[in-house]
Amino acid sequence: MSETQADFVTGNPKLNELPDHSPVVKEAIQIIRQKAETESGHWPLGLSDDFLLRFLRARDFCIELAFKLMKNYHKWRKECPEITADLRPSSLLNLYNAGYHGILRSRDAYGSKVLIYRIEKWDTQHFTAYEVFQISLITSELIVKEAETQRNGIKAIFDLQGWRLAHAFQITPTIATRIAAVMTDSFPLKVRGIHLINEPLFFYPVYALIKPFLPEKMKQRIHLHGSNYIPTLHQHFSENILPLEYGGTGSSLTELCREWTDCVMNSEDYLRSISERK
Ligand code: VIV
Repeated sequence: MSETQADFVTGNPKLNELPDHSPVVKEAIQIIRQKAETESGHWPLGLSDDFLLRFLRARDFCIELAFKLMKNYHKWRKECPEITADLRPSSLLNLYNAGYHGILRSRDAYGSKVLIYRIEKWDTQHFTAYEVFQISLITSELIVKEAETQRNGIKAIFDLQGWRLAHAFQITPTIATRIAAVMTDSFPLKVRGIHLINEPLFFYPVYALIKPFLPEKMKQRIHLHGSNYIPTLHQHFSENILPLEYGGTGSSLTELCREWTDCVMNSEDYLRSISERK
C-alpha cells in the first residue's frame, strides 16, 4: 500500500494543509465520489469536488469516516425538517436584530472561527428552539464553505446570561439529541471548543440532558466558566480578538452581530437553494 493510500485508511491531519487542487486531494475526492455513486444513495446536494472536500477535511482524509459523516449529514437533514427544510434568515430577522448571534472578525490562535450566542436575546415568546437552532445551522452552512474553517473548525461561546425556565422547557429530549448529533457526527465541521459563560445553576439539568449523547472527546471540549469568566475565557481567546463586552479590545458585539446579520441576509438565495433540495 502506498503512503497516501494508508493515509486514506487512517486519516492524516497533514493532508488538511494541502490546497484544493493537489493531486492527493483530487484522488481522495475521486474515491469518495465513487463510493457514493456505488452505494445507490440519494445525494440531493450533488457530489461536487467542493462538497466532498468538506467531509474529507472534517475527518482528516480518512475516507471511511468522511463517507460515514456524509451519510449521517444527509440522514440528519431528513430527520429534522423543522430545522433543515426551510432556511430563511429573513423569518429570523428579529432574532438577528436583537443581537442573538455574531462572529468574531479574527480567527483564534488555532485558526478556528469563533461564534458567539447570547441567550438573553432569545425571546421564547416569539421564537422556538427549532428557530434558534436554524440560526446555528445557517451559520454552519455558510462558514463550512471556507477552506480555513474546514481545516481548523469552530469554537462557540454561549453566553447564558438571562437563561430562564422558559428556555429550559424548550430543550426537550428530542432537541437535546439533535444538538448532540449535529455537534458530533452529523455536520462536517470540527467542533474545537464550546465555552459556556454566565451559566446559572438551573442550566445544569439541561446540560445533563445533552451530555449522555456526547462522546468523551466532545465533553472534554466543553468548558463551563460561570459568571467570573474573564480570567478563564482569556486563557482560550486573546484579548485582541474578543469583543468589548467580554473584556476584549475587539469591536463591540453589537457591531459584530450587525455585520454577520448583513452577511447572512445577503446569502438568502444560496440558503434557499440548499434547503429546497431533498
Ligand atoms: O448548533 O458545529 C442549550 C455546533 C452547534 C450547532 C450546529 C453545528 C455545530 C457546535 C447548535 C452548537 C449549537 C448546527 C454544526 C447545536 C444549536 C443549538 C440550539 C439551541 C436551541 C440553543 C439553546 C442553548 C443550548 C446551550 C448549550 C448547548 C451546548 C452544550 C452546545
